[in-house]
Amino acid sequence: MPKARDYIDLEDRLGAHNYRPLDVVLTRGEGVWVYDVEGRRYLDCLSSYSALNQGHAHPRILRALNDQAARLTLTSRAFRNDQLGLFYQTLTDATGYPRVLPMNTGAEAVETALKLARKWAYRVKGVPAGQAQIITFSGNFHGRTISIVSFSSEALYREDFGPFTPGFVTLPYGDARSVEAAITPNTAAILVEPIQGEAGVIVPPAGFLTRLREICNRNNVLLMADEIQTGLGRTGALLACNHESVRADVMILGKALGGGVYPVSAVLADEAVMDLFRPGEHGSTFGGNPLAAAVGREAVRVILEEGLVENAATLGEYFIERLAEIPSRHVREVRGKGLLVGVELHPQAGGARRFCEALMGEGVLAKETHENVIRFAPPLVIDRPTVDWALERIARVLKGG
Ligand code: IF1
Repeated sequence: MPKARDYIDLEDRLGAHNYRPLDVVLTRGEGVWVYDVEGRRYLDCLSSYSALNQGHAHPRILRALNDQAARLTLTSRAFRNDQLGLFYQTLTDATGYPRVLPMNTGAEAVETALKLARKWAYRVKGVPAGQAQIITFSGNFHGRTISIVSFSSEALYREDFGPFTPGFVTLPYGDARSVEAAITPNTAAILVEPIQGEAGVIVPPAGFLTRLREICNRNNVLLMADEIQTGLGRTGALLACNHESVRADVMILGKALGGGVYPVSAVLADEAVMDLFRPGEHGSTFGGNPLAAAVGREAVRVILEEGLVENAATLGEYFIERLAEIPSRHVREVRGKGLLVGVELHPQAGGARRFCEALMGEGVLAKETHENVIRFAPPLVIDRPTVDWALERIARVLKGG
């Protein structure tokens, strides 16, 4: 029977080295727990970057996956199928957005939103062809395509990938005043993460989204929220925009929309925006396939029917409070919302990576983001005793080292 090291060596020998994973070789997952090839159990505190809000191997989602897989997986959008409309209905009922465009990965959904915003600018706002500007924010993460990294502020994501796509203005995150000043008659949209995940779980000043909404209203600009990571209950509301009762014109979902078993993403909008797309102007081979639709529908229903939003709110508040109480000379700040939590360490702590490795030794899997932040984002099905189990081990690591 191969050992962990055999799997690691095989991956490293044959695979591209575009990641630096922790050397844990997982073989099974169930709920909040994952198991490595040597039988050790870990609490998954990353949830594949919030793609596993419903937990690993959720029985209802597996049943939807397996039943549909045995019936019909792909039709392409050249034909219709009996799952897509039902998926649309569940998603529109849950979110209040009347139109859905289904894609697969988050980046594809973001690219879809960018195209939609540009088309709206030319066809509705009257921006001269090719002149549309989209405002984004430093520290953003919206995916890895060349157009998306064109407006990344992270050299690691951009270096050697030029030439870049023009038409983006990048401003300081959280600074509504700079947005006001940057608006021009050619501004089509603002693209914002309600909380920046990759940047280190950066929560903007209270009222930031409200200010952006007001600026968009006054200047006839689309507000586009990338909730691929913050959406579907992660922050203790179904959509993170709901914390400020802000309704974006374009809502971008992904990750947990696939229930942890299949790539499903979607762009939601009102008719006036979404109906700008005409047949043949946009699409994807797998977008809206019956398997994705069946899984996506059950993924949303599980979140709504199993109280995962409320659980994330309650246990997230508890988790953050208790983390902040841990006496550790290494911790600079604990921040987050719901079960999207970041623990920022002082630079003198020697980097978050070594703490993640120590946490792994304690049976807690978390991942560093940038140099000094440990991100904790367990599945939203976690219960209080398991949060306490995690806190005990996190405290041991943060107090030591
Ligand atoms: C990787 C980061 C997180 C996202 C938001 C769009 C996308 C993502 C807010 C694109 C994806 C993933 C990508 C994954 C690691 C992870 C990540 F570290 F890269 F930045 F979560 F913070 N919008 N985030 O968070 O969705 O195309 O990946 O389906 O690329 O390493 P995708």
